[in-house]
Amino acid sequence: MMAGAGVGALALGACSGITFAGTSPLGPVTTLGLDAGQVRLDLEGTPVETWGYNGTVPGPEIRLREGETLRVPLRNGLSDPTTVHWHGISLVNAMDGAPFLTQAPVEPGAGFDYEFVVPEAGTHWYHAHVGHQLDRGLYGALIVEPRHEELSYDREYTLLLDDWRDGLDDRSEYSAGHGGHDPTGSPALPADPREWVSFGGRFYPLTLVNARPPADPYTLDVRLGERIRLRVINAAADTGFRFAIGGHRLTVTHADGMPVQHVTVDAIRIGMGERYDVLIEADAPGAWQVGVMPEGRTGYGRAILRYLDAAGSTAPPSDLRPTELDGRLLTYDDLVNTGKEETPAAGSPDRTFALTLSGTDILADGLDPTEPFLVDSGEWVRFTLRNESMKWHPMHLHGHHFRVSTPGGNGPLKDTAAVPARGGELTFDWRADNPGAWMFHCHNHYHMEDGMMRTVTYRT
Ligand SMILES: [Cu+2]
Repeated sequence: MMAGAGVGALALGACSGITFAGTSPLGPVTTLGLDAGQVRLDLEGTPVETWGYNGTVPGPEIRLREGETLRVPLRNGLSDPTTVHWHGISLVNAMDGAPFLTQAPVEPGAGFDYEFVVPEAGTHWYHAHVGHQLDRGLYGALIVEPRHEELSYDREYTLLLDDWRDGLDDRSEYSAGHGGHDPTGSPALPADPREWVSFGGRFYPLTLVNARPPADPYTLDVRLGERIRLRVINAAADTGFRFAIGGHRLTVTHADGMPVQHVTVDAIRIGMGERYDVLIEADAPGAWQVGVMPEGRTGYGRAILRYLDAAGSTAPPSDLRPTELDGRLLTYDDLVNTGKEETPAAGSPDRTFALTLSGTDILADGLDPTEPFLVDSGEWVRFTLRNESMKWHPMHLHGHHFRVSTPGGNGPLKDTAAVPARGGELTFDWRADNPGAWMFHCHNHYHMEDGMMRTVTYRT
């Protein structure tokens, strides 16, 4: 079992007991204190020391309604400076938690009060943004409810997927910037090189779902006939996952918290920092494997989907891989935005940045490697990305949502999108409507720490 309260206790929509509501001139305020500090987890009988929030991994699930204000007094009980980033929230720049860009890191023993309006509904998350802190347990879900829920469902669960090594290998790797190699070798590569979702040579001994290892799985209880909403978040530092459920299909309703035309698939691939909301129909009583397969590396994680109507069912063995993992896989081209229009469907952007991902550099045509990407308020901006490196890179833009270009047009609004390796390309457009200085970086934390980061700066 993990230490303290988990996401499960919060999965039915109740907030943590330490959240309380108030009001301000801006409207309702939700306050939740976050204490970053040492946490002890029990992983398959192995106790490990890690860093987390409020004594739990994941940290407490934060829930509030769109348009409300979130107030988070952070206290740093770690031995290193830290900040908190609110991933997916188009918030005021000063609260973005970008170290040295929007704030000085919070020193050990000190605090910082985050307070901002949460403008849009969606499945988002929060995490530490200094060094390799996210590769420990410093993360949690941030769920923003819409004013009017358009989906109908009976229950929901939040699933945070993570690659885990903290306490299980030589921690000196965090500072050395290089890791041990996978002693079990690499899995077979797909025929199409652009499908090679490859990472560093690091070995992650465990894949966790809500901080639970395969031998002690997180369980999603359902009843026959119910419709279940899952909010799936990839909180890993270095691993993309493929996600599927035995005996069930996934109807994708949101990508990175933003609504899309519903599309039903067998499996989703989810890069670091990405989120998908899916609906499943509980129409097959039993106990089913929720499979979490690391892409391009060994290992396996799982949860259990358990029908309360079929209490006698035996849980599948921990290494069982649902055939759905090899079924119809969601791609960005399947996704059609049904939410707000950030940028026009036709015409030309005001400004384009042609970017090349090379090694762990983000090279921009016509700019020096350290120059910020300058934009003016109100502009329609386009990023074209070409990945000439051997690695897959989920790229994240802070403070904005961008529209991914797809052949069908009207692609999904996202804040994190993976560019395929070895010649893969991706184009996205966004509206410069949130002034400040914003990070644009790879969400592989090792790549980011190696400098795979640029800054978008508003000229005024
Ligand atoms: Cu990367």
